Formats: sequence, C-alpha cells, structure tokens
Amino acid sequence: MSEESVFVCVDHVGYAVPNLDDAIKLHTEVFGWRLLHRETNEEQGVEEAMLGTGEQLPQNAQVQLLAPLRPDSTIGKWLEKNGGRGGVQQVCYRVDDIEKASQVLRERGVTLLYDSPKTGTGGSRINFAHPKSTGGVLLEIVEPAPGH
Ligand code: MC0
Repeated sequence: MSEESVFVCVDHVGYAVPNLDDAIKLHTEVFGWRLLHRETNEEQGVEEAMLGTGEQLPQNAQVQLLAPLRPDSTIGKWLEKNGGRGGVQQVCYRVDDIEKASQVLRERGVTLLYDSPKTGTGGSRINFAHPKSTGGVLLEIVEPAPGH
C-alpha cells in the first residue's frame, strides 16, 4: 500500500449532540441536510443519525450526529467535559480494507484503540486512532459494509 492510498476519502464528520431530535431538526430544517439513516449502536453507547446532501454520491462526506445512550458512554463523557454543549467529536476516513489500513497505520506509529475492528454504522467495520497519535483529532476509520 503506497503512502497515498491508505484512505479513500473523508467518510463523515461526527458531532456529539445532547439531543438527537433537536440536532436532526437543526441540520435538516436550517442547514438543509437530508436524513439518510438512523440507528442505535449499543456497543458504542450511541444513538446516531447520518445525513447527506441531495444526491449524496458515494464520495460525498456525510454528517454524523451522535447522542449518548448513557452518561458514562464515550459521547456522554465528552459532552460532560464540554459543559453539556455539542461539538465536533471525530473525523472519519474511509478505507477499502480495514485490516490492511490498520496494519499500515500501526507500522507508521498510529495507536489504534481496538485490536480488531468493531461494528459501526450500517454494518460497517470501524476502528479509532487515539487523538494523541493523530495531532489531537479523534480519527475513525471505516470500511463500509458490502454494497454500501
Ligand atoms: C478525548 N480526547 C480527545 C477526544 N476525546 N481529543 C480529541 N477528540 C476527542 N473526541 C483527549 C482529551 O482531551 C484528553 O487529552 C485525552 O484525549 C484523554 O481524554 P479523556 O477525556 O480521558 O477520554 P478517554 O481517554 O476516556 O477517551 C478518549 C477515547 C474515547 C479516544 C479513548 O473517546 C474513545 O474510546 N473513542 C472511540 C469510540 C467513540 O468515540 N465512540 C463514539 C462514536 P489530554 O491532553 O487532556 O490528556 S461511535 C461511532 O462513531 C460509530 C457508531 C460509527 O461511526 O459507526
């Protein structure tokens, strides 16, 4: 894998939000985004929504809204640290092959949080790079589910 080809594109930007319905309303009614998908991910402790533009071509980045299922979840703790206000919690880069990308990133000194990928939005496979190894940004990598 060459240095240029670890990531395919920016898949989504993730916002931590205190209330999912309010955040969806803001993004659809004020910003004009379109709700594409909504699901609960128990393992990650989130209720989430994915939003896209009118056509939403595969290469267009999406917006992800992340509300906590529990106060002690990752998003719950992030919101608490941020005075209860929402904000950008993560940026997610898409990869074709998460095992290969993870290996390359580890070889280059990036700290991945999970030994093997976990399940993300829409049956995707995900991992995260610790912000301490990425210049301060929580970086998610995602391999979309086949057919997505
Ligand atoms: C913490 N830090 C961050 C950060 N969270 N920096 C940038 N962006 C963030 N989101 C920094 C803190 O400022 C602190 O820096 C240090 O990391 C430790 O912070 P902490 O508050 O003690 O936080 P930890 O260590 O408890 O948790 C941080 C960690 C956690 C990255 C391990 O957020 C995590 O496990 N994230 C991955 C899972 C996740 O985010 N799930 C929700 C989205 P200083 O300098 O003060 O030490 S689920 C999702 O996204 C799925 C559904 C999907 O897309 O498919």
